[in-house]
Amino acid sequence: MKIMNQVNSPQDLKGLSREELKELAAEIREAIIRRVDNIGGHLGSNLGAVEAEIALHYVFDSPKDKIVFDVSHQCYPHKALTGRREFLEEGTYRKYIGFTDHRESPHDSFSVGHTSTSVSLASGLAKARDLKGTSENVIAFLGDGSLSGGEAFEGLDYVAEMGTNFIVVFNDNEMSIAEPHGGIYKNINELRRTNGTCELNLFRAIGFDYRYVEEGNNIDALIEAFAAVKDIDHPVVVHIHTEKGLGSDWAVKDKEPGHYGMPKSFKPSGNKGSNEYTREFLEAKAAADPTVCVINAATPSAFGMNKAWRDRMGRQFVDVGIAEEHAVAMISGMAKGGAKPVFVVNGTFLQRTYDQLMQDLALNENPAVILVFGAGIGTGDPTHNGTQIGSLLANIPGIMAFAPSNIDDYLALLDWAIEQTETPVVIHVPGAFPKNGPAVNPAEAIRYQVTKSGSQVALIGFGNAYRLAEATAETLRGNGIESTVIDPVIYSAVDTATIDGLLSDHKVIVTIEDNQKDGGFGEKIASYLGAKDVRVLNYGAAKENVCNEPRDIVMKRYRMTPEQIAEDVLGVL
Ligand SMILES: Cc1ncc(C[n+]2csc(CCOP(=O)(O)OP(=O)(O)O)c2C)c(N)n1
Repeated sequence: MKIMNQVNSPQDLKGLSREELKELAAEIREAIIRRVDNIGGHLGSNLGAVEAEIALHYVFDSPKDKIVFDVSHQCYPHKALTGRREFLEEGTYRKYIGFTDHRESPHDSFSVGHTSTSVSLASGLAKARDLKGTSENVIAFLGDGSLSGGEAFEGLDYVAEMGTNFIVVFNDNEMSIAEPHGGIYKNINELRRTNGTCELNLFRAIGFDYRYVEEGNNIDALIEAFAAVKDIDHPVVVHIHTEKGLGSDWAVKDKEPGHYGMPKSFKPSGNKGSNEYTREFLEAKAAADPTVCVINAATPSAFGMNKAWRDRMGRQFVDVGIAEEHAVAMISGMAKGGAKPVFVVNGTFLQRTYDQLMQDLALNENPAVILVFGAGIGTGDPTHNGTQIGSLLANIPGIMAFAPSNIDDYLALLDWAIEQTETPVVIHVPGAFPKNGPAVNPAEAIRYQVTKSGSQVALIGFGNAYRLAEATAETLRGNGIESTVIDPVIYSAVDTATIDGLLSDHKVIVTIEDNQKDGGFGEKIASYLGAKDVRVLNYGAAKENVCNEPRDIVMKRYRMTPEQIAEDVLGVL
């Protein structure tokens, strides 16, 4: 029987020999590769951390001792060792999510998926321990890439002053998703080069004790290092040098794409997508104007901005590390200084910059541009859904926020946004749908587009939900109603002229948005129409955290199918 199948909790590791632990590592590694081949997932990060997670669970006593994973995308071995090996078994892969989840297991203290949070979260556990007078170990498992996030530094800074048990396992695989960026990596490289002995030591400078393990994929070396710091009475960093992707030839060789492996069955559609349109546009724009500059926070490959593209962009592309807050403040400064910055970011990661958006950018009225990918109703991992970002962005005074429904309007708006000098602009990047109505006129930014004129019912579809508005119009046509269909394009403002124009011959105004309903676009329209003689129906996501549900079920729950919306409309007419 496989050793993996005999491990039902970390306690079962304690009786295994070193040879058995190594065999277990090989089994887990194989299972990770199989899982990723079957359904996709974080490949390189997990393969590199197998031995470290086995050694941690061998030495420490989870869940009494607390292990807090940063991002927690590297938690696959941890799941397999803490009673959830179905996560790595065909047929039950989807029983658990790909990140730690506080609802799933007492071994997962937190639900996380964003970077650089482990030290702060764990410091709270350590402080609670100290207040209660208990004696468990608290361990933060932090990757070298995630060290570039400001929250990691804030946490380290605080912990150094705590002066009690705190162990940072610094998992240095020399990679973020792409190569890591920032001045700190010069010292990290030097620490590696000198086997941890160089005098200049970032961690010691902050106030941590420090140990270095060159062979971070050697279980014996890791067990020795972790055992030496177990029950330590002050903060320590155990710097382990690991190989990202170990066990998969291609993930070792191509570390950046190896970060996240697609399932073997995955076939790219071959159609040109929004990423490609965006890249081509920005590259041409940068070639024509040396002040155009693309900023990204450590996720370039998410947008297909691969090494070759980045090299072609030269100094007109900046990867700031996992530092979204810094990026927003920086683009404000760049715009103020006369450059034309475009920050390309996933909506879920933009969330942490709310204060920089409000204060550093919007209050200062600097004409920087933010392209938000992945905004809209998400039904996947709750840490990565972009469902609320529209509500967050729509309500900051001074930011113009757009959600074009098609690629032509998107590129026209992007061009206008880069060239204008008045205001910060946010644009949700749409799917690569072609244009099927009149061209947007960016000069009239607060003007909804009436794409089809009708009467009785007006359907306003925001962003990617515009297509749902069109489909609902089709369904209503089957019931003898010719609806008006509107693509608002802008979602941070109400085009009162267009809305007022509907009142004479429309009884129902329907808003459909690819966003949470609460705080969203539809509520603005409903609020404006409160005193008017018209019915308003708002559709959007509920205020909830969805966790890996089939999209069609979620959309039905929100009554966001053409049939359901048409049924509701007919009900109130
Ligand atoms: C706030 C935030 N920004 C960006 C990301 C996307 N992201 C996921 S993992 C990762 C790199 C983490 O690098 P590292 O900590 O070195 O872990 P590794 O995968 O190399 O083990 C990034 C940028 C994220 N999860 N959260």
